[in-house]
Amino acid sequence: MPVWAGCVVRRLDTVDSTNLYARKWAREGAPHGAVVIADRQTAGRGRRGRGWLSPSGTGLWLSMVVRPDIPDEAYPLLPLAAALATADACEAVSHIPVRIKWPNDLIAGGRKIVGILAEREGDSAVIGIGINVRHQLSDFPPEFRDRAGSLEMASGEPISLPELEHELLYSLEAHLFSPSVFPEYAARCATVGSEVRVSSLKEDFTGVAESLDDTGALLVRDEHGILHRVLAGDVSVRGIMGYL
Ligand code: BT5
Repeated sequence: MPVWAGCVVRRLDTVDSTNLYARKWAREGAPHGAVVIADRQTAGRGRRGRGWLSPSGTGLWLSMVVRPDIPDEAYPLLPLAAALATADACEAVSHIPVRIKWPNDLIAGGRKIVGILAEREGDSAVIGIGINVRHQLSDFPPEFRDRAGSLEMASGEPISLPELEHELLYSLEAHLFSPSVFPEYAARCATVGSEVRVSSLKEDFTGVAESLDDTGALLVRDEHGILHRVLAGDVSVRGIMGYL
């Protein structure tokens, strides 16, 4: 068993958001590695105020409290490490290739199957991971059907939720603070080396994602040869989920 990842696990039938629950728990002193898992979220949260659909019996909706004894500038690496850990766990149970779309969407069969939301809470961080496992296409609202998927849709095989949870905890413990996160992440990241479109509050352009810098930012060269350091915003990748 992992030592700290999942040292305490709280299982809930229904919660608004496992991230909100874990943030409150962190304020109350949850230990490093404490995990909350819900069968269903009524207000699952995505990035920048977006939502995350989390119906009962279809996925793994989990948040972990980490109390990283690391400098502020290392914090942006946590979600990248979580993406790598989750990709490994998904591959271990499904035996299909799972790739990362920078910074932390996981793609299988050309569809987004995982979303990750890392948030700060005082001196802790909460890492929220949503893995679509059992959904079929008709389980998604029509507006998601061209891009959302699940592990079972991509693999065509039944996936065991307890096995996935077990693999995920192991993998989070192995990767979250590992010094080899960068090369492993870059090797799995479908964005690096691809043509991308960047849409952020500041700018909107296309270019080639050349690499990551050591803070995890994406370095994109536009068609005029100018290198942009992309920290946030939406980056779509040509050939993945249709480029857009
Ligand atoms: C994310 O946001 O991808 C981060 C999602 C994190 C969810 C986990 S579940 C456990 C923990 N507790 C929480 O409350 N949150 C975390 P973003 O990149 O903003 O993607 C959100 C967008 O993806 C939405 O606006 C929809 O378009 C789409 N979407 C919503 N639910 C989806 C789903 N189940 N599968 C695929 N796409 C979805």
